[in-house]
Amino acid sequence: MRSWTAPEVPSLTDAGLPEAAAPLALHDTGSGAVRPTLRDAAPGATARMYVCGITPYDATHLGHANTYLAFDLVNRVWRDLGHPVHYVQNATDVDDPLLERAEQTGVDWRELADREIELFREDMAALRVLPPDQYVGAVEAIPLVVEMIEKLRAKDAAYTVDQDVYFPVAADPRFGEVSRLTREQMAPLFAERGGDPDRAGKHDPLDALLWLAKRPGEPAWESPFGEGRPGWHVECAAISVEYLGMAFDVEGGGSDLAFPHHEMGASHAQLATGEHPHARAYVHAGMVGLDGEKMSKSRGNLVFVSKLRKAGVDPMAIRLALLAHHYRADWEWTDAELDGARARLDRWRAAVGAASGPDAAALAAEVRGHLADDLDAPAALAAVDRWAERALAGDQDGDQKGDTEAPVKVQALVDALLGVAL
Ligand code: 5CA
Ligand code: ZN
Repeated sequence: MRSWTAPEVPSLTDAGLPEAAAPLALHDTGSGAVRPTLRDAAPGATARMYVCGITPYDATHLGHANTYLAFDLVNRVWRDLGHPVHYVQNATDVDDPLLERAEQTGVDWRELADREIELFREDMAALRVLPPDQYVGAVEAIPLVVEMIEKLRAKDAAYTVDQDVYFPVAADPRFGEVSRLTREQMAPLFAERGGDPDRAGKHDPLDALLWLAKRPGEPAWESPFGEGRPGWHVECAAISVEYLGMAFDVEGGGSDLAFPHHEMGASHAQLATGEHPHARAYVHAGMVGLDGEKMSKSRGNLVFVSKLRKAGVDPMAIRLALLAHHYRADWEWTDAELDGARARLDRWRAAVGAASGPDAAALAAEVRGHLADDLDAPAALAAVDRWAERALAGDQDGDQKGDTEAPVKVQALVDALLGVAL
């Protein structure tokens, strides 16, 4: 599918700032530790990232935006370190919740998906999120899914219940490595997040659906194992392995994807290819809530990026409001978040318009250091705040001792690393 328009990213060395030095470390759910992200950290080595995309209905709420911004920072930090980034994202453009919404609202499921994906693209472009190199829909990936299921079948890592194809978790001795959950912890999450633990005929309640045989009135595609449509986890496993290969650097998403989605995807990919690991790090963003609950389509407690934009909110203020929270934190959206972000944006804009400011290279080192340390965006924002305060104070004092080139350099820094155009 078409991706979205890429924002310009200024080169910081061209802007007169020193090269970045601190390699990016991120929290990996699979090891429970903050670890360096790239096996090959030499500048010029390509970084590879897969981030789970939206299921295209009720897009783009602030929870979605928060998750994509977290991985946008990963992308920007790697690029700043001189790594080309190969970035792949999917869109789950056929799945139960999408079909259910289409049915409820009397809209064709394809139309619903197209419309919501287009809205998502516009929102991502407005937020200056760097686009993926490949943006792949589940429907267009069906041949890849079929190929992966065929590989699993050849390895006895698939069985059928009626006409539906399942993945036996018992086939994977490493099952559980991604989320590090006990079976007791897995059971309720599996049921809550699209699983079918009570389906009669399954070998294990946790076994995951690979292929759902055609149901009356639902879309279906031909396959060697009958007409049907893909399960959810195998979609991301197949797309990521096709475009990035195995052992890519980061698989990302919100924390609600650690189990079962990323756990099952890793099992599918590892069994199908015979290689390990699927991803070198599984990185998860926190959940944004509203009124005491996770913001989610099924609960309907959503604040949309597009609605805020229509109401005249500057997308850069939305971006700053989200970046004010650490990406792994769970937090609640309130209107006060936006007020604070608007005030900060105004201060930063005034400061980069000042005649001079404190040393930009020192600020760059500080911002890069905070981001390299598991994306500490709140600390990076606070460092820019302090610089802005001093630049503005210098202006008021008529102090011309500051560096007159600093404001332009800081503008480039904030643009390249935080994605905020001042
Ligand atoms: N299509 C699948 C992934 S393959 C999916 O989970 N789609 S989604 O539309 O439900 O979510 C898209 C991304 O936004 C996922 O990474 C999910 O973890 C994240 N997300 C959903 N709700 C929130 C929330 N309230 N806060 C933060 N991130 C969220
Ligand atoms: Zn996914």
